[in-house]
Amino acid sequence: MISKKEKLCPGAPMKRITNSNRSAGTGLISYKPSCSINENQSWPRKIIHIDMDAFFAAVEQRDNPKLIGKPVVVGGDPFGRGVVSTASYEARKFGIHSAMPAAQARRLCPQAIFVKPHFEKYHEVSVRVMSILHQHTDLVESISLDEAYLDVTEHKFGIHDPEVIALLIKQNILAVTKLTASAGVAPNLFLAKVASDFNKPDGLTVIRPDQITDFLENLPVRKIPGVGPKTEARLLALGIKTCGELAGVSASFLVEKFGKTGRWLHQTAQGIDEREVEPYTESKQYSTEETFEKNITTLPPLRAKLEEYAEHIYCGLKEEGRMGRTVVVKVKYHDFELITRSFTLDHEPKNWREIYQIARELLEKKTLAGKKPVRLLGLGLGSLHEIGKREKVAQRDLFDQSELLTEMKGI
Ligand code: TTP
Ligand code: MG
Ligand code: MG
Repeated sequence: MISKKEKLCPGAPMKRITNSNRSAGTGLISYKPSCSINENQSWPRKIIHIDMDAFFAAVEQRDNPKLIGKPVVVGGDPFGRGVVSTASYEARKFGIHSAMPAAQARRLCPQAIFVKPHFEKYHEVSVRVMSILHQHTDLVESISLDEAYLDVTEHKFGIHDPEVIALLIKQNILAVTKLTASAGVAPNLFLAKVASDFNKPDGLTVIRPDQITDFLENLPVRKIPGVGPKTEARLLALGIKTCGELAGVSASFLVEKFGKTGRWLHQTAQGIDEREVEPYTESKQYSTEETFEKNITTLPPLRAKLEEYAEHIYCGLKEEGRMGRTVVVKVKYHDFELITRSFTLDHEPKNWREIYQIARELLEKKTLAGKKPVRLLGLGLGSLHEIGKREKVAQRDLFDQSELLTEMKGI
C-alpha cells in the first residue's frame, strides 16, 4: 500500500534532517527533498502557509528548560473553570487539546504541568515571525498570532522554488525565535493550509499541481478548513467520508443539501480555491480601531464603540467623496487571537446607521464578543470607490468565508 507520504512525493525517499540548533521542543526538521524542484512543473500560484507548532506551549518550553520534553498545558486554572489554550505535543498524547476544560486535561494527565499564558511574549514572537515572512514577499496575510499565508509566485530575491523558500523561512524562524514552524506549499490557500498541518510538528509538505488529485483522494472531509463537526456529520450521513468521495458527487446535489456552502464544498474537494492572499493594508479600506485599557467582556460597550466608529468612517469617507460596500469588523480577543468578519453590501450604504447595523450583526453573530474578553475592536469599510461609481476590483465575498471559519472554531 502506498502511504500518503509516498504519494505526495512519488519515488522520493523521506529525508529527515536533525537540527542541532534547536534548544526547545521536540522532533526533527523533516521535509520532502527536491520533489518540487522541477523546472518543467508549472505552478499557477505558489502559496505557502506557515503555522507555529504548539505555539504558546513551545514558547513556555523554550523559556523554561525544565518544561522541555514534558506534557505542558497552557491555559486557565485546572482546579477551576479554566480552559486549555494549547498543549505541548507530549501532552497531546494523553488526548489533551485546545478549548478543552483544564480540569479535564488534569484528569487525562495528572502529571501535566499547567502554565498560565504570557500573551505579551507570544505577541512579541509573532511580530518577529511576521517580519521574517515579509522578507520574502509583501503578500503576507496574517491569520492569527502564529499563522500566515504568503504568495511567493513572485519572490523578493527571485527564488523560484517555493519549497526552498519555505525551508528558508522555517530555518530563519528557528534561528531567530528558537521555535519550530510547520509549512505547507501548494498552488492555493486551501491546499497550503492542509499541507502545513499534514506533517506537524516541524513539517514541510509540498503539494505540487500534479499531485492534487492523489492528495485529496483519501483526505477526510473534516480536514477541509471550514468543515466543522456539524458539516462533517451531515456529509457522513450522506455516505461521504473523503474529499475524493465529495468530488465525485454532483455540484447540484451538494447545493441542494448545503446551499451556497455546497458549491464551495464541491470546488474545494477538487482542490479549487481561488481566494487570494490579502495583506491587510490600510489603503484598501478606511478603518478605525482601538485597543482597550481593560478587556471588554460584555456587548453593550462594544456596540457603543461600533456606533461611534460607523459614524466616523461614514462621515470621513463622505468628506473625501468616497464610499465602500464591505463592512469589516476586526476583533482581537484577550489571548491575542485576531479575527476579521465582513459582509459586502450590493449597494452603497445610505447612512452610518446601515454600517452600524451590519457591524453589530457581524459582532454578535460571527464573533465570540460577549463570551470571550475583547482586547481590540476595529471597524473598516472596504471595496472603496468614488461615490456613485462602483469599485473596479471585485472583492471576494468574505462573509461566506467567515461563516465557515465560524463553524471551524466551533462557535
Ligand atoms: P494553533 O495554531 O491552532 O495551535 P498550536 O500552535 O498550539 O498547535 P499546532 O502545532 O497544532 O499548530 O493555535 C495557535 C495558538 O493559539 C495556540 O498555541 C494557543 C492559541 N489558541 C487558543 O488560545 N485557543 C484555541 O482554541 C486555539 C485553537 C488556539
Ligand atoms: Mg500553531
Ligand atoms: Mg495556528
